[in-house]
Amino acid sequence: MQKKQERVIIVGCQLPHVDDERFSYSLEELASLVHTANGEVVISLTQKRDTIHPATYIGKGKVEELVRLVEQLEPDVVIFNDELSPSQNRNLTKLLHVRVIDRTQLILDIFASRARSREGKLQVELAQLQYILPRLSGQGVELSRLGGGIGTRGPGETKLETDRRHIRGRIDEIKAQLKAVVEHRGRYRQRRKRNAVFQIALVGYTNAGKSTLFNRLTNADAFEENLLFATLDPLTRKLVLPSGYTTLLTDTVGFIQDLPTTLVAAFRSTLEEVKEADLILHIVDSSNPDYIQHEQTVYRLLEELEATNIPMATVYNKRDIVLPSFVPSPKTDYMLVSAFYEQDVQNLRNFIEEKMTEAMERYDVAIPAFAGKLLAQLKAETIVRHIHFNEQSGMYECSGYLLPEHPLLLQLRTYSK
Ligand SMILES: Nc1nc2c(ncn2[C@@H]2O[C@H](COP(=O)(O)OP(=O)(O)OP(=O)(O)O)[C@@H](O)[C@H]2O)c(=O)[nH]1
Ligand SMILES: [Mg+2]
Repeated sequence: MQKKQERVIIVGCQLPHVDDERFSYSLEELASLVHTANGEVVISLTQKRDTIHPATYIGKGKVEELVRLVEQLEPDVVIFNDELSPSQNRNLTKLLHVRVIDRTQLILDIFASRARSREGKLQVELAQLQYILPRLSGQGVELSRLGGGIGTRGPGETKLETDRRHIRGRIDEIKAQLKAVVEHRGRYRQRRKRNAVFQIALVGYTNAGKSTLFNRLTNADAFEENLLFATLDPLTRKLVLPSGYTTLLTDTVGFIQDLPTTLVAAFRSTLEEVKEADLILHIVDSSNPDYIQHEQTVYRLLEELEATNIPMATVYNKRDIVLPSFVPSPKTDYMLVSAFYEQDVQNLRNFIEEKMTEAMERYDVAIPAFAGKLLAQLKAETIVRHIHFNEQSGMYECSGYLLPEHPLLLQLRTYSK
C-alpha cells in the first residue's frame, strides 16, 4: 500500500568552489532521493555564500525567508542538502517549528527502508544510532517529539530509539552481532575461493541499471526500480557464459556522491564482496548528464575500498536513451549496451567472457585418452577454447583458460604441450 507522500522543502547552499551545473545537479539528486523516500518536493530554496553559516547553515535573511515559506506551505519536513552540525540542526528546528533533517539522514532513512539482510539492517541501524547520539539534546526530547516520517524511520519501518542510554547499549549489541555476521561471511567467501569459482562484481552509481543487467544476465529477478538505492544488499547468482563456463555474478549497492562518512564505514563490509572479485564490471548510465562525475565517484570509492588492482571493464548502459553528447571516457575497455535489448545482453556475455580470459591463465595441453576425468573437469571448470582428438597420437589437444589459483593447474602443467 502506498502511504501518503510527505511534503518537503529542500534547501541548498552553493559555496564558491561548486559551479552552477554541479550545484543544480546535486539539488536534482536530492529531489530524487526525496522521491525515493516517498516525499514530494514542494519548493526548493537556495543561497550562494562564501562559507556555511555556523549557527544556521544559511544566512539570517534566508532563514527568515524560509520561516515564511514554512508558514505558507506547511511542509512535513525541511531537508538540507548537506550534513548539518548538531547545533545547526537544533537552532533550525527551533526557528522553523517543523522537522528538520539533512541529506545524511535522508539517505539513512532510505537505506533503513531498503535493507533486507540481517547484516544490512544491523549496519543501517548502527549508522543511524551513531548519527543520532551526538544530536540528542538533554533527554532526547527533540527527536522523540518528532513523531514518524522521513528521517525517523529505523530498519523494518520501526521508529528509531531516542533514549541515550538505550542507544549506547544497542550500539554495543549491534557491533557484537555484526562481528559474528562478518566472520560467517568471511568463512563462506573462503569456501567459495577454495572451490575456485570466478567471481564478477557489478558496481556503479545508483540507478545505473546494475540490477536490471544482473537480472537479464542471470535470468533472475532482483528488485529493479527507478528509485535511488533500489539494491542494498549484495546479491550473488550463477552466470552461465556462452562457452558454458559458470561464474558467480554479484549485484551491489549503488554508489553516490558525498556518501555520508558514517555510511561509507558502515557499508564497507557490504562491499567487501567487491574486493574478492576477479573482475569488476563498472556500470555507467550513459543517459545521465552527470555520468562523468558518477564515474569519478565510483573510482574514488573503489580506491577507498582498495579494489583498484582488480581487472575492470566498463559497461555503458541505457544506450536506447543515450545522451546525444555522450562520449565514452573510460579508463578501461568498454561496451555500450542497453539492458532492454536481448542482443546487447548476449553481446555483453561474450564481452564478459573475453575480459575474463584476460584475467585468467591460458593452458595448451595434450591429454591422453584415458584421462577422461580430467577432460570432463576441464569442460566443467575452465573456459575451453579448442578441443581436438589427434588420432595419430591418441591425445586430446585442448586449450583454454582457467583461474590462476585453480587446483587443476598443477596437473595441467604435466600435460603441457
Ligand atoms: N532506458 C533504459 N532504462 C534502463 C536500462 N537499464 C535499466 N534501466 C532502468 O533504470 C532504472 C534503474 O535500474 P536498476 O537496475 O534498479 O539500477 P541499479 O543500478 O541497480 O540501482 P541501485 O540499486 O539503486 O544502485 C530502472 O527504472 C530500469 O528499468 C536501459 O538499458 N535503458
Ligand atoms: Mg540495484
